[in-house]
This record gives sequence, C-alpha cells and structure tokens, in this order.
Amino acid sequence: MVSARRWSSRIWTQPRSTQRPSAARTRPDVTPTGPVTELTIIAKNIKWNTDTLTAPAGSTVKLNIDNQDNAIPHNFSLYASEQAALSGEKPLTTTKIQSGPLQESVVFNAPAAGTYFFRCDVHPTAMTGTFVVQ
Ligand SMILES: [Cu+2]
Repeated sequence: MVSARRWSSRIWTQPRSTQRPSAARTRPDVTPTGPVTELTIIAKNIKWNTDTLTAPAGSTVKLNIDNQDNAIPHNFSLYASEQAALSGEKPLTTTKIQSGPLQESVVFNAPAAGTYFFRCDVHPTAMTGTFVVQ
C-alpha cells in the first residue's frame, strides 16, 4: 500500500506495478434490471472454450471475455438467431474487435427467455455458440 511506503523525494512516482493495466476494460453500459449473472468465456486458438452460455431470464449479464490469443483480434456479439447474424442484422449486444491478450467485460440485460446465437464477428464460422435465456 502507498501508506506503507516512505516518500523518497518530494515527487512521488507511482510504481509501475500498481498502475492500472491499460488492457483491462469494463463497459458498464446498461443499468442492471435484475440480479447480476456473471459468465466468463475464453477465446484461445481461435476457439471459444464453450459453445453454450446460459443466463436466467430477467437477469443482468456480466460477461467476462478473456481473449488469450496474442495479436489475434476477436469480439463477442449476441444475435437474435444465427439467421439474424448471417443476414446482417444488428447484434443485441457487441464488443469492439480487439487483439489479445485482452480481458474485458460487457454488461447487458438478458433478453427474453429463448435461444440466441453468439459469435466472434472476425471468425464467424469458427467461433460460434448458443446463448440460452431460461
Ligand atoms: Cu475471433
């Protein structure tokens, strides 16, 4: 802690290790309307670590996205259906396309109960899955 350190000069320089990593980003872009369900998905070797994510209806989802692919860009987009994604409909929620390694979170209110489709828009055939709201 800073309080345990001594001032070595009049100008305090914050040690690097306590600086906020620039890669860590959170987007609290919605007002939660229900209990928060925290989910995590990992992108590694141009694959998601799971092809199914599940959230309770009425919950607010905090999805942690861990892109472990060095210098490979990914994002996460949730669509009403696979057909909606293929026909160019706008995603229900999406993140910016960014290269890894990167950990970020996106917060969104779960859509109505049903089965949805998610993918990485950069790798729309290799990185897909089903998002279930029940
Ligand atoms: Cu990708």
